[in-house]
Amino acid sequence: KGSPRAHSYTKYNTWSDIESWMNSMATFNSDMISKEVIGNTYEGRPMVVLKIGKKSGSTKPAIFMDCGFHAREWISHAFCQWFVNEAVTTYGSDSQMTSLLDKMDVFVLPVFNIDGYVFTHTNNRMWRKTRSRNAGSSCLGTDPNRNFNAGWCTIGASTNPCSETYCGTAPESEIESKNLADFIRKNKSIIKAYITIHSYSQLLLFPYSYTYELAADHDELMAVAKGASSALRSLYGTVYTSGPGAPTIYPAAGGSDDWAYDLGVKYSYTFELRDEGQYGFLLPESQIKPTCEETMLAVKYIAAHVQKN
Ligand code: ING
Ligand code: ZN
Repeated sequence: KGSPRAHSYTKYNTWSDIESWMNSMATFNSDMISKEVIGNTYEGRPMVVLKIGKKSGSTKPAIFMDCGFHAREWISHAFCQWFVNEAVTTYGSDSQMTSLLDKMDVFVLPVFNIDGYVFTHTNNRMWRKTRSRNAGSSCLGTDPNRNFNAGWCTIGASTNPCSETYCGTAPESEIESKNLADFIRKNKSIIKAYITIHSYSQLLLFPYSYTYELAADHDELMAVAKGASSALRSLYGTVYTSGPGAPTIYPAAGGSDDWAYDLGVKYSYTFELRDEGQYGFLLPESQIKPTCEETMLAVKYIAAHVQKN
């Protein structure tokens, strides 16, 4: 009954194309992928999570990964699509992927901030935040990565709705943050790792960003980050720096990785993909393939560690 929809993994796709692609992927890989809507965005678009894994009689531990927190970071959205395709096309041939998806499920949220992503296609390519109205201000949007309940709005965030790092009126004031946090809380007992994909700067960050204090699991998180970064570098020589958010990039409260970690998800990582600033958010489409290929090695390294722990 029909055939899978053609989809380009080496282009920056629109939300409409990504939405159709998710439906097609779930339909034509029903043995491996199931689809769940975790809620709607401010403007009413469905936040879709794809659950990828070999179906099993018992509950499997899981990894959660999201892309597209920030609207303009288009390489992030491209990576989630690449990951889902790699998972279904290399399961059964790649031993690491096969073992991962036999033993664990991977929840992928390909676009978190859908309203913002649509806006970067229609109005302003450099938009970052959500698109919600702010009372008493003509400026729109909240920074979703300042909107989680982790030292909320204490450092590296703004109370000004016109700021790019506006923290919102309260933790999870954004419906997108609340939908994601609710899903992770609901699946807290099975989610062993949280991975969130941003760009740019070539960094592999882990808690904390809201404080300079070291995480209880700092040494292990650092060792895994360094292993993942060298796996990434082995392909094209792309150099990543690993470390806690605050000293490595800048202090910033309310991030999703810090929130997930404090909830009990030990392996909590933020990727800042290519490049180092030459193109920045406007990374050429010619770099989608190499960026996704090298990033796969890092994500699979982390997943392999999570799987054996
Ligand atoms: N960088 C992240 C940001 O939200 C970050 C850095 C990571 C902050 C983790 C807080 C927690 O500013 C980008 N490029 O968005
Ligand atoms: Zn970002």
